[in-house]
Amino acid sequence: MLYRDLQDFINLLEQKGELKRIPVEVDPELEITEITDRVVKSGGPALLFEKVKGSEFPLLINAFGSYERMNLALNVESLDDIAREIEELMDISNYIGLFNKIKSATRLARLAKVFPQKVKHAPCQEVIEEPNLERLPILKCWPGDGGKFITLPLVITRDPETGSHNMGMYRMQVYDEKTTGMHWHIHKDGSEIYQKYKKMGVKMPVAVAIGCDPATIYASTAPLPKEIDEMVFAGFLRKAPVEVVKCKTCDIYVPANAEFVLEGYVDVDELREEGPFGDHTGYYSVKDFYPVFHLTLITRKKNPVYPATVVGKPPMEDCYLGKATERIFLPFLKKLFPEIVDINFPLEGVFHNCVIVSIKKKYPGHAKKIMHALWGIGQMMYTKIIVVVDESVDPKDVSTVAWKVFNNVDPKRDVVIVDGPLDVLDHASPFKHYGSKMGIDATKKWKEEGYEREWPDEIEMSPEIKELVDRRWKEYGF
Ligand SMILES: Cc1cc2nc3c(=O)[nH]c(=O)nc-3n(C[C@H](O)[C@H](O)[C@H](O)COP(=O)(O)O)c2cc1C
Ligand SMILES: [Mn+2]
Repeated sequence: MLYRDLQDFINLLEQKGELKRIPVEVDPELEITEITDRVVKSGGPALLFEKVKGSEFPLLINAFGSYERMNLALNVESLDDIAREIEELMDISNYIGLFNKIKSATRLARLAKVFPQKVKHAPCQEVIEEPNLERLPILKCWPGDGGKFITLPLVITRDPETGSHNMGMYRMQVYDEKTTGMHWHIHKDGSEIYQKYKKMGVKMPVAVAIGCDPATIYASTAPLPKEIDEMVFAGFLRKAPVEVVKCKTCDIYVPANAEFVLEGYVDVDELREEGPFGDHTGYYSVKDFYPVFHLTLITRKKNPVYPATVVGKPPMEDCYLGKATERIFLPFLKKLFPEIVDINFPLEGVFHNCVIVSIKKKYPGHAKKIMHALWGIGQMMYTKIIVVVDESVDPKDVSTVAWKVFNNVDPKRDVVIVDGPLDVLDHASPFKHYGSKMGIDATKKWKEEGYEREWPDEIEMSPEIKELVDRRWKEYGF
C-alpha cells in the first residue's frame, strides 16, 4: 500500500494496533519526553497526543520506533527486501539475456517513477497563515535543553549553482515565533549549499516540510551522496513519485503531502548560539554558533498532525531510522567492497561511534584495508571504532564479536589508530570535528601478517556426537 501522507500511515498503524491515542492534556515541555522514553524502551506503540497543552494540533511521536513500524513505514516485510531490490538493480548480469531483460524491464520501470512530479494544488497549502511557531506543539525535550526544538523537520534547500534540491533532517531550536536555529553540521549537504550562498552574499531561501509520508521522512535522514536528491530516493522507496508543489514565497518545491511547510530564509551573515540539546549520544550536545532560519510564511493542511521525535540515551526512535540506513545502504557498500559480508552499527554506538563488519579475507592486511575504505566513504568517515571479523562471524551477534576481539587480537599488531574528521556530536575527542579513530582487526591472523605460530582451531563437537546426543536427549532425563 502506498501512503498518501503521514495521516494515511497513522491510520494503518492504528489498524495494526501499533498506535495509541492519548486523549488527556499533556505538556509538550518534558512530560511528552518522559512518556515517550518509557514507551520506546519497553517496545511500545506510536503515540498520538490529541491534546497538547497550548496548541490546537495533535502530536505524533514514536511512529518509527520499532523494527515492525520501520518495516511498515517503508512498506516491506523486512528492510533486507529493499537491499535485495537495490542489489538486483545494480547487478548488470540481470540485464543480459532475453529472459532476464524482460524481468529487468519491470525493475527499470520502477526507476522511471522516481522523479518528483510537480503539482499545482497541494494539501500542504490548504491554509496559508502568518508565521507564528507558538501555535505548534513544539517539544522541549530534556531539562537542560536551550529551549524548544523542532525535532523531525525536512529541511529543503536548492543548490544555487545546479538548481538541484537537497532535503536533510536538521533540528531547529525555536528562538521566538519567527526565528529558529538551523543545525546543519559542517559536513552535511545543507551546510555545503549554505556556503555557496554565503560566498555569493545573498539570502538563502529555505523551506521546511514537517510531516510527510514515512518514506519521504526517512529519505531526509539517509546519507546519500550530495548529487542525489532525497526526494528521488523517496520516490524509489515508496514506488511512486513524490508530488511536489512550489512554495508561495520562493522557488523551492516541497512535498505536496506535508502537514506543515515553513517558508523562509537563512541570512548568510548571521550566526546565533544554538543548544544545548539532549542528543542521541545520551549526552547534551554543547552550545555552539549556527545559522538562523527566519520564518516568513506557514502553509499547512486544514487539519494537520505535527510529528516529532525525542532522542536521548539509546535505544530511541531514531535508532530504527539508523537501522534502516544500515540495511538499505549495505548493497552500495558491497558493490564498492565485495569482500564485505555484513555490517552492524550497534545501537549503543549511535551510528557514528561503532561499526562491526565481517569480510571474506583474501589477502594480508585485508581487514586494515576495509577500515580505511570505510573511513573514506561519506558519513562513514565519522566511525570512531571499526571492528573487523571473519565472514564466519555474524556482526549482529555482539557476544561472539566480543569473544573474537578479546581473544584474537594482539593490540600492537591488530589495532590501527588514525586521525581524521569526526562528527560534531563526538564529545570525547580533544577538538570539535577532529580526533582519532580506532580499527580493531579481530580476524584470524596469517603468516604473511607476521603471525609465525600455528593459529589454533576453534573448538567444535563432531557432528556424529551432536546427532547422538540430540537423539538420546530425552533418555538422559532432561
Ligand atoms: C532525528 C534526527 C535528527 C537529526 N538531526 C541532525 C542535526 O541537527 N544536524 C545534522 O547535521 N544532522 C542531523 N541528523 C542527521 C542527518 O539528517 C543526516 O546526516 C542526513 O543524511 C543529512 O542530509 P544531507 O546529507 O543531505 O545533509 C539527524 C537525523 C535524525 C534521524
Ligand atoms: Mn543530501
